[in-house]
Amino acid sequence: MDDHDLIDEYRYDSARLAQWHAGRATDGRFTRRDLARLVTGLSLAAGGAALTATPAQADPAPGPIVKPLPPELFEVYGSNAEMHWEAMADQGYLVPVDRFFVRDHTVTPRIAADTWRLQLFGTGLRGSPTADWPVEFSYRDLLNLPAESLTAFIECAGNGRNFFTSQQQQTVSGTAWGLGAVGVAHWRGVRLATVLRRAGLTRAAVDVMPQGLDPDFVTGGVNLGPVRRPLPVAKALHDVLLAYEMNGQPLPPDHGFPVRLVVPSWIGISSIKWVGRVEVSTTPLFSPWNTQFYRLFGPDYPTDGTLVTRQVVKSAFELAWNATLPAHRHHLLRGRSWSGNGPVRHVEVSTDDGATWRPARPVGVGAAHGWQRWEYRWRPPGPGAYTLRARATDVTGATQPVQAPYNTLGYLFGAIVAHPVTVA
Ligand SMILES: Nc1nc2c(c(=O)[nH]1)N[C@H]1C(S)=C(S)[C@@H](COP(=O)(O)O)O[C@H]1N2
Ligand SMILES: [Mo]
Repeated sequence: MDDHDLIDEYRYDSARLAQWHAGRATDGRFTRRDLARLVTGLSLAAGGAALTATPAQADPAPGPIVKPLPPELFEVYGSNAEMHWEAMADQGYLVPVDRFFVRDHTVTPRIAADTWRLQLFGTGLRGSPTADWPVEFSYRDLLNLPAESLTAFIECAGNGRNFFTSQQQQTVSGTAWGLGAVGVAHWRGVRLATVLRRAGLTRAAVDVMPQGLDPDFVTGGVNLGPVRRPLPVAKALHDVLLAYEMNGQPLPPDHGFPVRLVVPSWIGISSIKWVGRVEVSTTPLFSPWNTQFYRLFGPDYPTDGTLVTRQVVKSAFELAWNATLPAHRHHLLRGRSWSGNGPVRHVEVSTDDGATWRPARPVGVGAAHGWQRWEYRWRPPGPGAYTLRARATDVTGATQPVQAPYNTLGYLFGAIVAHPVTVA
């Protein structure tokens, strides 16, 4: 396997899992014994989702999320808030911050930029700096480094999870997201590559593990430590951004202020918010977020599961669930489709329970790591109940199936969603 192969999360995982089994590595906190203990609490811990998460420190704020969560924009599940898709109906390409979904394992921490430091340490850096004596960058240091921008979606691996139950009658655990745990934003910051090189990255480094400064994640009686998840150096150098701006403004507290990772096309958990420390190692790194959560478990998967790879193809209408549309007139149905494999090539819509499909019209051009907007003119034949369906196909030819492959934690629901509307 050469380095480039590790950009692909699936191959990365296969290689690392073999090493994990061979007992070649731990992350120093989390051992196979912890893993065994965890299994009992697993259905709750599912996907790091709804979770009876106990913050390691008292929660001072009225809620875990800082920004307002008006019910017309969000559905709130504890420390997670899903965007209502009708909130995108009058919007442009990007999701404004006031309606961008939030997924916090515990709470949004309030961090002061002037005392914050990005600390890098580990055997993969020249001189092997330790966690106690790391290489440091201040917020100012980062702002003074060459900046780059990227338009990309961030999507929770469990987005659409609720449809496993409502459409496929399957039991899964985790936050019962509809389709609103996704958003496209314009991110600006420093390439992780730039910071790693300045910190003294060596050729022997293989993995990079960013950690959040939010409270430790405690579940099933086990403190799993700070939210963190490793990336191979190849991906870290390829296209990962340490972002300090979102849609032209400093990163808001809920989305990672002062600095978060943006890892294009990889699942949301890779894009660690409130980054404090980054370990750079010459040996593989592990965390519960790649050994236990964000894996596909179930009858069709190996006992140890399969790491959740890139996001699958999905589509959503910019309509309320059970929206009412006036009868006897034309409607311009609008929506968006996206894929972790790259750009969406075409989208079809069915208004007759999937019997016939006609192409939607693309609106504008999608960004490489963003979504494709589309519209579809529809004159309902008469008053009544209808289900709208959209089916997208991406640049690799991957399309949305009728049934999503079952997995116990409910990740990667990529099947066609039947969206109910009433024409009256
Ligand atoms: N430090 C930290 N980073 C994190 C998380 C977290 O709880 N703590 N949640 C992750 C998950 S599961 C997702 S889906 C995305 C959500 O990003 P957003 O809240 O900005 O939409 O952040 C990821 N980064
Ligand atoms: Mo997520």
